[in-house]
Amino acid sequence: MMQNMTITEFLAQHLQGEHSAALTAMLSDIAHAVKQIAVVIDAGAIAGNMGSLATESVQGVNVHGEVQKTLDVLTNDIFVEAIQKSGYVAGMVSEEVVDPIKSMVKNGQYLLCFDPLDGSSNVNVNISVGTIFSVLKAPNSQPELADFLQAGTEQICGGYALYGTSTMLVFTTGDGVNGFTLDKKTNTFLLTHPQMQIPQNTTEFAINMSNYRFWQEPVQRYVDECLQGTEGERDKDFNMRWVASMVAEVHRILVRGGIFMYPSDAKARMGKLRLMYEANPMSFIVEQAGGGSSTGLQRVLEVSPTGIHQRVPIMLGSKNEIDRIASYHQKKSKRK
Ligand code: AHM
Ligand code: MG
Repeated sequence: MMQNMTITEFLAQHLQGEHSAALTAMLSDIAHAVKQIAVVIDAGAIAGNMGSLATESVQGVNVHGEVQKTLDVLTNDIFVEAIQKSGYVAGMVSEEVVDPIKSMVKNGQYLLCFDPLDGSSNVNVNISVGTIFSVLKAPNSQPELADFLQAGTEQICGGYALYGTSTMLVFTTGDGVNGFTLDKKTNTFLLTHPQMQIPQNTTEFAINMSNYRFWQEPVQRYVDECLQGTEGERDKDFNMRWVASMVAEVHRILVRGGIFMYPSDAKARMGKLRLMYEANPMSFIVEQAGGGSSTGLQRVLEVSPTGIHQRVPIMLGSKNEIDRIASYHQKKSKRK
């Protein structure tokens, strides 16, 4: 029965084509890293490695008096070590490291871009965080920075781990989206969310409303109409959520629909989120689940990257709402 299939069984049965052996091995390594990260996140303040580089010093002292790294650094190190195990990864880009990370692997054929701990400002307040990853083909086994600059359409796998009320691993290899829950009794990921689909319509949106005055007119118009509810253009009431943890928001959208926006605004022209290891893998997943993902003016997956840490405006989720907000942007750009 599909529901109880382990991730190992799933990979053996479902992955086909030229990348299947490599993807099976890399996803097994990633699953292993996620289990280790879940353990350090679970340990929380007891281990003394809470906090993030943005708010804390790089090192702290745990309750046992041992010097500890912050969780951003610790999770980055766990990921980097784990994903080189099976010998396929030629190079890596991490949100935590300025330059591409060289791999110890000889003749690696793939590139990995990842954010080891997304939403890390939530760690100290015990709210869900995640890991996001994207797999690309390596043009050569000793990749240079330019080799990473591939559009999201070139991804062969995109995924995330959510460290929430349960730990989940969700990914796509271009054949739908499947979600696995970590069974802590057996330390095994089990298929609990096969072929996830995002409803086309929704009445739930997610955006950081405190930025309202900085948004461009199409985003203000869309949100204004949602807020007007039955008294406005849309003639229905909307609900709003903002976790400030992209992985948690995308997961909610995959489960019950909705849209998530981190648009361009007057403070941050390119938005906040990073193209290579946040926007691209999430857009791949959302499109594979029947949703849409747009900068407002183009499909996120078609943005040509110019830098490994570049930011991009993003709106993703239920298809009909994303089409609507994109149409508001297009009307404005035609008026210009
Ligand atoms: P991070 O990579 O530094 O954790 O930042 C990304 C996070 C996303 O998970 C989330 O959607 C967003 O930042 C929240 O931003 P804000 O605090 O501006 O609402
Ligand atoms: Mg991040």
